[in-house]
Amino acid sequence: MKRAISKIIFLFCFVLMLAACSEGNSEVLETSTNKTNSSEAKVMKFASINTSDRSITLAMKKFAEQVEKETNGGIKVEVFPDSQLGGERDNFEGLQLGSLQASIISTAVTSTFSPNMSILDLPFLFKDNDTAYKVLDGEIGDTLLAELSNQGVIGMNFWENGYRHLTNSVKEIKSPEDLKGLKIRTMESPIHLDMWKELGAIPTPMAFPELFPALQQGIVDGQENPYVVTATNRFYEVQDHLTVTQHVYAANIFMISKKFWDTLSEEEKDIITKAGEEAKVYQREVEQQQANDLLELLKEKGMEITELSVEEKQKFTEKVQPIYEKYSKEIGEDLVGKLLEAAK
Ligand code: EAX
Repeated sequence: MKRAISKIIFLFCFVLMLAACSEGNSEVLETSTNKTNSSEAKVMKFASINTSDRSITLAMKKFAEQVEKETNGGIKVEVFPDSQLGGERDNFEGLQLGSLQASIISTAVTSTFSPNMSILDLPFLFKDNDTAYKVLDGEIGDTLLAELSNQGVIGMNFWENGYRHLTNSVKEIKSPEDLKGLKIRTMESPIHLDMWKELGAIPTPMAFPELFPALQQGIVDGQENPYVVTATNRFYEVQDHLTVTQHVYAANIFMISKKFWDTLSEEEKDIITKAGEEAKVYQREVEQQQANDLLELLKEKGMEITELSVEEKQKFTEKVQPIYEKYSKEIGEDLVGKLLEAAK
């Protein structure tokens, strides 16, 4: 009997103790939530597939510092380079969901969400960087960026990825005929796939983070990217030949999740817009320098660099003409005509 009573008392005390504990816990929880709410900085996760030493990441960091400073810490920008948050499609979908707040994504991958964007990847479109900037920073660029809001994304401006050049591990490429039977990784974008089919290669679309292992394991023979991408990702370790094809001028879009954008005050939007413009100018400048320096590095690393004569390049240009017809039809002759005029 005595034992039974003491057992009941013990149990009663134990229950009381548990209750006290859980109450204590919830208090702690409450205070910590209150604290976060009152001192809450808006967090802007900013992702890219680029390496941490590339112009793009340097400009992202510059943007981060400026925004944090000018909002007095009200917006905290966290930079994630090196595909840490996945490939470009993952990033775009993250922006749509609101799980990611900002990213730098190629026009090519963006065009699978917003098809008109694909016209910027028409082959041999821009004769030099300045012409590209004029179109991207002008009316056509603005129109294409504005269309992204239908996809839950705010298109801020265009940063530079640069002229794309072909590399491979098999042989020197001087003409479209040389491409026969060569497996080339392309971006996950219909226009790039179409282009490499027309040129006579076997295109294999793949997300960027999968590219190095695919080259290393011989799943593909080649890839195409600007000098800076080929160098900063050490593709020269698994690719011997580079042809200066300059087949596409590639732009990357600085974009922000609409879900995040809608939480910002007008003042915060202005700060972000201004910092984004300054980051773009800075990025293009640093990128030009890196492109020069890193072409030299590719040579030092032993890549064979093949320049094409005007006649040789002409053969590539002729091969891709059907792309112009196809995309004029699909996207609309008006817009494509306007683009061709502006790119002259
Ligand atoms: O936007 O995937 C690629 O080859 C691109 O050049 C890269 O994603 C940068």
